[in-house]
Amino acid sequence: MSTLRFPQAPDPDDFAREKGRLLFAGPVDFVKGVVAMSGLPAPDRLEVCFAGRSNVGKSSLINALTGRKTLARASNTPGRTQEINFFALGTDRYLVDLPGYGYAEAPLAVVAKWQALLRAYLAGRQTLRRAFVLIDTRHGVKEVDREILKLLDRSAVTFQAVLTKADKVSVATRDDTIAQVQAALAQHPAAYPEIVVTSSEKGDGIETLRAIIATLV
Ligand SMILES: Nc1nc2c(ncn2[C@@H]2O[C@H](COP(=O)(O)OP(=O)(O)OP(=O)(O)O)[C@@H](O)[C@H]2O)c(=O)[nH]1
Ligand SMILES: [Mg+2]
Repeated sequence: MSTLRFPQAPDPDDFAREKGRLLFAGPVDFVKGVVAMSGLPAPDRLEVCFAGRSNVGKSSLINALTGRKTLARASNTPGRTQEINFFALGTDRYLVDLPGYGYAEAPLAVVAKWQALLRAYLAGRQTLRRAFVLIDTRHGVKEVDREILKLLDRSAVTFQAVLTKADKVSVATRDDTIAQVQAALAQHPAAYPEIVVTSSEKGDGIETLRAIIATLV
């Protein structure tokens, strides 16, 4: 049964929770915004990225994780994050905020440029340890998400599904979306076998995600 293969990530144990808390309570600094592969910082540390459709809540999630309201620029205007933004978390990790995909109203040339950069980054970054693929709990996995999941399969980057904006839906809708996401993930060999349900607004799943990032090696 596919529903058994992608359970929600368990609450972290005390060790992992504390490790996550300490890491994210420490320094977080914006490093740079990158618009071409040539601008990437040296691949000298472990890195995780946040990918997802425009407006899914990538920047908000980074702000919630780091407890800094305006570190990553969150916005009501879809397509706000137009660069690959690097944040240094302590001295041995990068958090990477990616431009959203599937934003139909941006000029075509701009969309093509973002997509090329996103693809090059996801496929070619040696130090990328995990890609968190964010899925809006209201909408589930969409066609554009499937394209990214296929790309990640081909790139051999482990990805983990993170549901966002859980505070915006009923428990019944949330459970329906979880089931839809589980079924979609079952078709992807690169999927990490646990999903995380989050709300940047209310804090759900944030400690769990901190612990996951802090305990990656
Ligand atoms: N209620 C609620 N709103 C959220 C949550 N996360 C994000 N939002 C809102 O959703 C909108 C988009 O959030 P962003 O974090 O800017 O989304 P993004 O994925 O970074 O968007 P792009 O950079 O345009 O791709 C903002 O208005 C946020 O306040 C959440 O957990 N709960
Ligand atoms: Mg953003």
